[in-house]
Amino acid sequence: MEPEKTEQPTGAAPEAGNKRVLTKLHTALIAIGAIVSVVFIGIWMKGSVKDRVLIPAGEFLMGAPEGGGELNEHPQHKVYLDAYYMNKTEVTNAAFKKFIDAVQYVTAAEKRGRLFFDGKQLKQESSANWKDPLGNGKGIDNKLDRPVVRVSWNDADAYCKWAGGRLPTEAEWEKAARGGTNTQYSFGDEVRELNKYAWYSENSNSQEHPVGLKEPNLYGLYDMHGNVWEWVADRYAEDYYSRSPAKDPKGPDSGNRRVLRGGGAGNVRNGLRAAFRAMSSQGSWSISFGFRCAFTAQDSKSK
Ligand SMILES: [Ca+2]
Repeated sequence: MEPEKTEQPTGAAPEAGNKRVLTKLHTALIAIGAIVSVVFIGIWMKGSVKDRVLIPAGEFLMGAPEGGGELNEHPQHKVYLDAYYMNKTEVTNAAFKKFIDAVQYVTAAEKRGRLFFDGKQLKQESSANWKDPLGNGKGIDNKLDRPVVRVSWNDADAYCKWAGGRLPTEAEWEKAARGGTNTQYSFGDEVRELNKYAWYSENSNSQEHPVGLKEPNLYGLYDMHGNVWEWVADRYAEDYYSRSPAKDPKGPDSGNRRVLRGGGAGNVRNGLRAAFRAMSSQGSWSISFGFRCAFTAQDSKSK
């Protein structure tokens, strides 16, 4: 039996050779493409995480110690949290504008507007809202580096989801605000130090200031005390700490009120404590309500 011929017919060899060259070229291009993609994604990731810091997994003491703080800050209890990322600063007007422009989102304050009677009929006009916080028509052109205000919990929640994250839980917020400490403020208990770390009633003229001007805490987070109140994910219950789980608590299951943390530019020092808890209905907004976002550690992507 003759061995099977393996030679290619004359004339076909160059074509096969060309195919081999093309295949090699193709493979090389795919490899180059992959390398370029990896480098690009690396640069993109590096750039995209500049706005946040990693809060390591572990336990912290949540709430106020016996004899201190307000009723709703008791009992003080240990909480374990997985690692997560936290925005270094409150979300600014500039950042919020990108979101609005990208998805044409309309905030609660813009939707509701103000009803008034002009002498003949009932009319509606826009009240103060995020893009005109004082309601005087002056806008935010000279306030792009200040925290966005007059946003509801729903508005803040929508922004964080768009940015690839979420609002921090109340426990995540407090752990981040404590910066590894158990004192009233991230820098200790000495109230005179507040001026170095926070915009509040004593130094702000009751106005929010550009983010990141004061000293950061030990995690590298700015304005956790003061400047604007920050919405967190949890619903509010005064007695929640007496029944909250020890690992990754997420707040009560029902209710319309959401927690606000950290105190604002108009608040006195008590409201700025790391353990202090405030609340408002989730559809409400105010000149002193803002927020920052958290990101789950394993998928920390952002726009
Ligand atoms: Ca704040």
